[in-house]
Amino acid sequence: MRSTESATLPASRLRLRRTTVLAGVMLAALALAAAPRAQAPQTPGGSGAVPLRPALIPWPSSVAMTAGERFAITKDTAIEVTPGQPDLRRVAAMIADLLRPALDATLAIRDAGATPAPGSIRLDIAPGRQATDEGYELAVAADGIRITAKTPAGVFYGAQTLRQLLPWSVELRGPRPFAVFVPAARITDTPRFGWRGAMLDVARHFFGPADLKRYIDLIALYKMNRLHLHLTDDQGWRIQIRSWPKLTSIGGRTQVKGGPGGFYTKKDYADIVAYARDRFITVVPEIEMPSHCNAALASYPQLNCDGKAPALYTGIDVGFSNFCFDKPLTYKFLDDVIRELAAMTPGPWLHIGGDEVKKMTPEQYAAFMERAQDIVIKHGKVPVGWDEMIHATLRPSTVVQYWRPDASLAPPAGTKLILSPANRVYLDMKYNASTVLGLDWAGKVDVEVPYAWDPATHVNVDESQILGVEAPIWSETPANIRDIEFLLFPRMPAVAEAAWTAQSARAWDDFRSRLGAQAPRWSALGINAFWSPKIDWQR
Ligand code: TNX
Repeated sequence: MRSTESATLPASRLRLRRTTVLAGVMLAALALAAAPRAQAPQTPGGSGAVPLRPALIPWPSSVAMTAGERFAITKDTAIEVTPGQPDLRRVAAMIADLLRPALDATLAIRDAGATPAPGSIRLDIAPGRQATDEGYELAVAADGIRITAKTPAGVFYGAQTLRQLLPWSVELRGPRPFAVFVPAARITDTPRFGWRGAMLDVARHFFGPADLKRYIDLIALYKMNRLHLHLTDDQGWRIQIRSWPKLTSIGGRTQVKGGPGGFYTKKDYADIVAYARDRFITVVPEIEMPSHCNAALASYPQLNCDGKAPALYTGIDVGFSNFCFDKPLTYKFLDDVIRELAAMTPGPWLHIGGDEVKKMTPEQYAAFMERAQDIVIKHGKVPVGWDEMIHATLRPSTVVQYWRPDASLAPPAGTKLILSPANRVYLDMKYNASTVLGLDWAGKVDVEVPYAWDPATHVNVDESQILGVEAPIWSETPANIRDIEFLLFPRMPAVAEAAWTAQSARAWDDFRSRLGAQAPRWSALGINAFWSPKIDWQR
């Protein structure tokens, strides 16, 4: 089946009621063969077209569309929320913000009564209804929209699904009033994995708070829920630490190719953490050690074994720097840094790197990483480390992030894992030979590569050990947020679906047609996407 085939239901058909239940890809494929496909571009006025197979990413657990029925959102539609839930009010305000340009009005938000008022968008917390914290139900009918979940996070994910059911033109900014029609649907959904992460390396190139907020907005569209910040590396130290101020005043001064660099003050960081939290994303900060630390060594001569500070570094080699592992001051330094970072990080995890160490024996490395884990635990956090760390004795809570394509060495039983295989989900790899941005040491990674794999098969462990999937962007080559967008789109939505959707409900041909339908949305959002030749883009 060609994914460009599309059809609009004629208006006369709208009077017919036909319910197409699409639960999973196999059923969906049958339905696609039997029914006219309706990924019709929707006109700002709302042509009345009803998408029978909505272009939802990640694909939900169960989708039933009711042809011929739709809800019209107008200026008078109210958003009702379960009383006493400030997080729900915030989700309601985001929905109102999204719809403001389309309606040229701000929808009223009010506490819900016992029964939904007809014609409203209702956001409900119903503790018993959903088995999982992040699951939700979304019902759209002629008389209203209802999102029900156990937690505000679930309602937020329901709202992201609702957003994708709206005509793409709602994404255009600037008032342009039109009626917003939403096709009738009944969707129930829950994620496969609880860890759906994106990592940004802010050390090689620095990305300021406004860029990070844009990044957060973009990953939230696809229900990602972890933002891993690689805050330190050879080229830069990007987080203010009061007890060691030169880390940023010297170590934050430059970046790859010698640009001005930069760093986050504690206030910037708190603001980013709060912005992420409002979108149900937990920040996971990383302090790299024992290698990848030239910026720290350049800031403080006393951290070096010979007491001499190296120059700041603006190249892209790895493995040449190392903390002086037999100096007591090194551990006092790490204790101070982790104490301060833990105090400003509400999430439970703190990443301590541990990769690409070339200047220690295996015994020295293991002893160092054991001490580092203990410092993190002492300050109340769960240590996370790159996969080399399985060569140290892992503390019971420690999480291992697999990044090397060769994952033949499994961690001890019970250890929790995050999967970031470079040859699958490193979004700093080039797409193909024609794309200039990116590295290619792990191969070319066009959009089918992060999609077409089963995360459960990457490492030989029980699936219950796998927390989920995370896509890193290392910033040796991307230098600004436009570059980051180019690396994220279209691959990040593919990673998001690999992390969210059950394996049995995923198929590349089906995904690529839903992905192709995202194009007008991304254009309306001003996203600098790579229009991969692997996809038939609806533009
Ligand atoms: C490997 S992944 C690294 C990074 C580089 C990246 C470039 C990992 C744990 N280490 O230092 O930036 O490759 O793709």
